[in-house]
This record gives sequence, structure tokens and C-alpha cells, in this order.
Amino acid sequence: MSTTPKILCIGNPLLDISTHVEMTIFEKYGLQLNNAILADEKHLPLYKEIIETGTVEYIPGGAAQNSARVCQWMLNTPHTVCYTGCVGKDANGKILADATAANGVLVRYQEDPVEPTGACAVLINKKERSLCTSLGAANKFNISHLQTDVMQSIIKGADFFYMVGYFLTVSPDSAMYLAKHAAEQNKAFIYGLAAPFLIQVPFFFERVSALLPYCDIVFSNESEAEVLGTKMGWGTDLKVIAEKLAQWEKVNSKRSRIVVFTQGADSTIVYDQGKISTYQPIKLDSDKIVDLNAAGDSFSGGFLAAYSLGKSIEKCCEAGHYAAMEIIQQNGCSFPSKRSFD
Ligand code: 26A
Repeated sequence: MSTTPKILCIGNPLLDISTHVEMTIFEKYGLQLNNAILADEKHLPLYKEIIETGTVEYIPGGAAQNSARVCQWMLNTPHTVCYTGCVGKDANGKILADATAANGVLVRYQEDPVEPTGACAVLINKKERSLCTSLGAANKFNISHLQTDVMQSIIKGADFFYMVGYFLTVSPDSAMYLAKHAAEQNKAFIYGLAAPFLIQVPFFFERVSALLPYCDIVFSNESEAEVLGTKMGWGTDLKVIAEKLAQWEKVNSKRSRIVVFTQGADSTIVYDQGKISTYQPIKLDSDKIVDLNAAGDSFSGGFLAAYSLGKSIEKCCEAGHYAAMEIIQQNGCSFPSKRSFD
């Protein structure tokens, strides 16, 4: 086993409560397809309501945790990836820890004695989904965990840091701490834009804006990229947005920013070293698709695995497309028994 993980991922460990529902439930709770939100008061009965249908499945989730698991699955040496975030002292926290450790990830959760482990309602209608998250203990993560001896040694040993925008709702100071460490040590800080609300709500966008100058690689899907483009006044042409974002303010000038926009089954757009390239995902018959929920997280995890091995950007995209192709054929973020990618 690798004793010092090369890659540290940080995020909100969530248990996904996944079920197929009719559109009426979206209307009842004001939820939109292809969106992810934080639950507020009016969403609280939703969890009970879907659990009572008896049709739900419990699957380990949390965007960065999904990517961490996929990244580790793509690599051969266990404990190359470490994941941290905060869970409750409860059965769901144990389910998450066991599932993540079973993939070979080194799990270093903070534990909150009071709040329950976070949950995400994954409501699926004809392969499209809406996510509604009750953060619970995940919201209790704080920077003191990063200051423990165990985490300090992992931070010092890691060369790659991965975070998704969602974590900025929880502990922006932890995010900035890792980002600054990466810049000071010329390590890679890799970031996923995540949901539109982080860009649309000024309170959160302030945090995103503070972090972006530290990001060496930015992942996003097409709709988040468009929301960012509109917000920044860059328009809605994805290639233009990718270029503008790559050239946006940057703290560590030793690394030029790479921007990667996925577009579902359409080609992935990459801006790197002054030019745009596009890479086509692997074609999959639609009847083979089981669940698109963690598609983007899987792409990021696969890309990250190849990037940590020093592969070309083309190869990193190939790895991302391969991982996404495998994982959308499974329920939630779970893995086929065999991996056929080197
Ligand atoms: C703070 N929020 C809203 C969230 C999330 C989240 N992960 C972290 N923070 N809302 C949904 N997810 C996760 O996204 C994955 C799909 O990309 C879900 O748990 C799901 O596994």
C-alpha cells in the first residue's frame, strides 16, 4: 500500500437516497431536473416521503467522494487517494466509510458527535435527475481537522488536491488553506465548478471568485459553464468561456490553467496551452445507460487518475471518458468488477 497518498480529495460525504419518481413530486417540492440544491425547510418531508415508498436505494455519494473513489479505482496502488469530509457518528457514516475504504481510498473523516451523516435525495425521472441535499454533519467540517498531525502529514505528502464547489458552502477557509498550500508548493489544485447556485448566489460566488485564481484545472459541465459565462460577461459560447476562464487571474504562474468542459455524449472541450481541443466520449447505446447521476464525477476521477500519472491531456480525457462510460452503466457511483483501461 502507498503510505503517503498522492492525491487528497475533500468534500461533503453524503449518502445518496436514490429513487425513480413521477414529475408530480418535482412540482410539489419545486425541484428541477438536472439541478442540485441545498435542502431548506420545505424540502425536509421529502426524505421521509421517498423512503416510505419502499423503492429507494442507498448509495455512497457526495460529488468529490465519488471522484475520489473513481480515481482510486482507475489506479493500481491502494491509498494513492485520500478523502476527507465530515460525517456523523452513525450507521450511515459507517456505510460511507466502509464503501469508500473498500475501493482502496484512505478515508480520513472528521466526525461530528451531534449531526447525522449528510444525505442527498436523488430523484430520477427518465434518466434525468434532481439532487436535494441535507448536509447534516458534512456542514460541520472545519479547518481544525486539517490542522491535526494526521492530516498535516497527508497534506505535506500530497501533490494533487481535488475539490468541488459544493464544499465552499461548508468550509471556505479549509478550501483556501489547501489552495494556498498548493500554490506555494507548486502542487496542482483541481476544482469542479458544480451546481449553478454556487455561481448564481452572490454570497457563494464571492467564495468561488476567491478560489478560482488558485485553480490549476477547472472541470465543469456545459450548463454550469454557461452560467459562469453569463455571470462573467463572457457570453455563452463554450470555447470562448473556456479560453477566458483559462486566462483568468492566476496566483501560481508556474502552471497555466487547464479548463475542461464535458457535454454529456457530445465532445469534451479542453483549453490548454493556448489552444482549444475537443475529445469525443465513448459511444454507448442509450439502453445500456442505467444512471447518469455520477457521470461528471466519474469523468473528473478518471481524468485525475491519468493526470496524477503525468499522462497527456488527451490521455486524461480518454481516462475520464472511459470511467464515465463504465459508471453510467451501474446504479449510482459503483464499479464493474473488471477495469479495462491502462
Ligand atoms: C452541498 N451540496 C448540494 C452537495 C451535493 C453533492 N455533493 C456535495 N455537496 N449535492 C449533490 N451532491 C452529490 O453529487 C453527486 C452527483 O454528482 C450527490 O451526493 C451525488 O452523488
